[in-house]
Amino acid sequence: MTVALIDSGLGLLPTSAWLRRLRPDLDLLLCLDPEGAPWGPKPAQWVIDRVLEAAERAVDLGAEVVVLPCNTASVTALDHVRVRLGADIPVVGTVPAIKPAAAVSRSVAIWATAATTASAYQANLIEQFANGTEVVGVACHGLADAIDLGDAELASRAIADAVARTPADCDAVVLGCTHYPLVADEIAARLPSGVTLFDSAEAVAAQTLRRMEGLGAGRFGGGTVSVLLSGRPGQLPASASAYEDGRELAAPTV
Ligand code: DGN
Repeated sequence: MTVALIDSGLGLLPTSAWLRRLRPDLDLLLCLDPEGAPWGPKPAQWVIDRVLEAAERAVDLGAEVVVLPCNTASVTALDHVRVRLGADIPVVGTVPAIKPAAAVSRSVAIWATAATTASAYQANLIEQFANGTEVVGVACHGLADAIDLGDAELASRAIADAVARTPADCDAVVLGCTHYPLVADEIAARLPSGVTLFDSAEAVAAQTLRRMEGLGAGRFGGGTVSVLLSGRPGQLPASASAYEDGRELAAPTV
């Protein structure tokens, strides 16, 4: 059974790592878009078309379950993908982990792309789950891109900028872009001690397995990892070479 994960770039790694840990026998198809990344600053219709194209290609290649381990894609395109693929293909989305963060914190900052920060979807989640907790959105300009490019200096500047715009009394930061757990150590080091980081990767992996219950039981067992890239091979970010020997998939990165 093949599960496709679709993201602009390396943000799919934390979720794919959790899927590997929970079900090592799953076949994973990692769909990255080095040609189109980053998605965060792109117009909504562009993101919808791009994600639909990747989802259809993944199904053509044999995917029976599609995961969007990307907040930008999920808040923009999830419903469109579900309609396009029909009821036979489960489609699992990602949302910022506002609910668990707000349940245990006094003041929460959601770090995400500009698209997710401005989305009605995020505003609704805050309204639904804030429950008296102060919750603010912090758009992190360029951070996902810096991670894809493996540009540590650019990432460091983007993190410093986000820290400066995070309220001082905040005791929780939700990593509302799936790229950010890949630099969680640096983010944690820049924030005051006592700030807890939350992300959705484990929950999305667990939800994917729940959606697969009853689907093709007995057809697990491959444990393969394939990568589908847009554009030309030369456009693959340098840091993505870690895919080649599966090192990034060996264990959850968060
Ligand atoms: N990983 C994506 C997210 O969770 O929003 C960001 C995509 C991008 O290209 N910026």
